[in-house]
Amino acid sequence: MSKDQNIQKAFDLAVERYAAVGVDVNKALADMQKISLSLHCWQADDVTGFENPDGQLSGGIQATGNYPGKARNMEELRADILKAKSFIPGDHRLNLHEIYGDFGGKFVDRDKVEPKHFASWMAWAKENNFKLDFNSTSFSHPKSGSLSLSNPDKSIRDFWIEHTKRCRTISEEMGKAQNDPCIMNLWIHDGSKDITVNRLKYRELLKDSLDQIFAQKYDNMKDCIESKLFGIGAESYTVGSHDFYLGYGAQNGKMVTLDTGHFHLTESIADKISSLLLFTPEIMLHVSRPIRWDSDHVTIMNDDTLDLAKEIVRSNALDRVHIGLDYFDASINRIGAYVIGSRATQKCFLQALLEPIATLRQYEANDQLFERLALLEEAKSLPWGAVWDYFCAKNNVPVGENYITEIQKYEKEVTSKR
Ligand code: RNT
Ligand code: ZN
Repeated sequence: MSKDQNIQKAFDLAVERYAAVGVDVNKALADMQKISLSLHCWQADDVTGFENPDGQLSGGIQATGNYPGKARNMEELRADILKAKSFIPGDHRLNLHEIYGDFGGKFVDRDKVEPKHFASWMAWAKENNFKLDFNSTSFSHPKSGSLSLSNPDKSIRDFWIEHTKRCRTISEEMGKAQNDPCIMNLWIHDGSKDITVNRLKYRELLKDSLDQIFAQKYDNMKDCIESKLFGIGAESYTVGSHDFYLGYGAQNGKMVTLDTGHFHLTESIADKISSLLLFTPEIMLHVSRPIRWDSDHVTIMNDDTLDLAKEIVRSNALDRVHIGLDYFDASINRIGAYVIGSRATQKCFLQALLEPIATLRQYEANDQLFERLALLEEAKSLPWGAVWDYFCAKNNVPVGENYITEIQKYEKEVTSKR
């Protein structure tokens, strides 16, 4: 029997097994096909970008490791992203940062950036079946300091307000070009290393900056605002905390970005979904894997990611939640890192879609709590892997571990020569 026949056979058995617990596998697969991840462009080059390829990453974030072969320019970055994409089933989006503009070898300061600097990205995205998302970039710049949009120095604050406004214009153009809203994330690093005695003041300034930035309404882009617990060198105070952005988002109808590395390590991000859905329009995710801190390890299929996916599916909110990835591991093959994290996230959503939710909810409604827990446990070993393999085969991407040799080949032929 050929490998393909085995995949089909295992799938057919899985369909039967799932039917026994009331799950329609084909419906789950149809829903799965519609899920797009927003791939973060910055995994390919350790958040370097093209504004200043020799510059230092600042803003309290860090890509650790020095695995050889990182993308050194736009051409390499695009090639690597396409390579990664070829191992990820389905249609996806690409999430760009402002510092990845096509600046044509010239220095374009952040308060001067224009849609034309992203024209080649828009054309490339169209050609390669990507929709674009976008991010303003407050870090890795001489004016970054420890405060940007919340800086009491008017000239610095105005500089960053101008930057962020321009990024929204760029996002609007991207949205128009792709006939689908571009989601623009706003994350700033603003904070302080030590005890801060005027916490309210910087938050007032940030609120005012956001009000100015968002005053212009657009139809082809959507804003999201990302909080954080702390950054390296800014451990005592983060201006844009979760409470801050949750309040701002609820009051102003803005999406809140939940980065899974930006909370206390024992806090459940999954449990935030159902609350946010009631008070904010949509949700943006930055799926990551914090190890002891916001370390941005490669996402894996762990309980945290599974719980998150399940909560979204249980809330029937796949159309209101945008799934971005956000990690940067410089210690392993970077294309491999993309693929592992993307496929892991997809595996979590597939399992969520295959949950025998109707029976589980029936048990819960009847107060049959032993039964609920028993089925939750048994569901863990239902043959979702056979469905995943089938999904990969159907989407013409390598099944199972087969992508490892493909990435080794690309490393041998391409990235190791850089
Ligand atoms: C930083 C935030 C932010 C960045 C990217 C590069 O802690 O998670 O989303 O990772 O903007
Ligand atoms: Zn993030």
